Amino acid sequence: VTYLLPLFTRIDHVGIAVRNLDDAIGWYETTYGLTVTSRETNETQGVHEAMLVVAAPAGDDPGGSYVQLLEPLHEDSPVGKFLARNGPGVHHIGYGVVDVAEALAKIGETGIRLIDERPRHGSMGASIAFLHPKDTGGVLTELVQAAPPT
Ligand code: MC0
Repeated sequence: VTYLLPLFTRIDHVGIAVRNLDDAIGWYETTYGLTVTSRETNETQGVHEAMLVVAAPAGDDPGGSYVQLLEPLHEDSPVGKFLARNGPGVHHIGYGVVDVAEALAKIGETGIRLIDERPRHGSMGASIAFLHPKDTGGVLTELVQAAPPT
């Protein structure tokens, strides 16, 4: 048996597919009182996204805990296809890791398919990589190494 733990340090974010980013931000602000800490367009991932703070970074872990709202840039993108099939809702879970390359290597050894063999650029300067939902019980799973504080 290969034990993966301890691999995850926290839930970094829950990614939620939305049709309209501004409307969704308004709903989260008004309903839950969350505030936006970053807004970005990620062309490679095909999204406009916003990060809303649930818990700020604490201690020596540079990462916090967020809700990530995702509006697709076009229909033929991961979030565009997901919305067409399922409508708005939870799209993925992002777990915090200390070292994304090391975590990918360990998970890869278990045979779980890696969507990203190497880390890519994510929100707020993070280094990220996705695992295939077909090998993780139907949950699109993201590994997130938060950017070091500047
Ligand atoms: C698709 N499937 C999912 C899913 N998306 N299952 C669970 N959760 C999801 N989010 C399932 C479909 O239902 C389908 O199942 C099968 O996977 C193939 O779906 P597809 O629509 O044909 O799509 P593919 O195969 O072209 O792509 C699926 C895949 C893709 C997960 C590989 O979406 C992907 O590469 N995702 C990773 C990148 C991403 O999601 N980027 C957007 C967030 P059946 O049973 O019908 O075969 S970017 C982000 O979040 C960044 C900015 C950040 O955090 O910083």
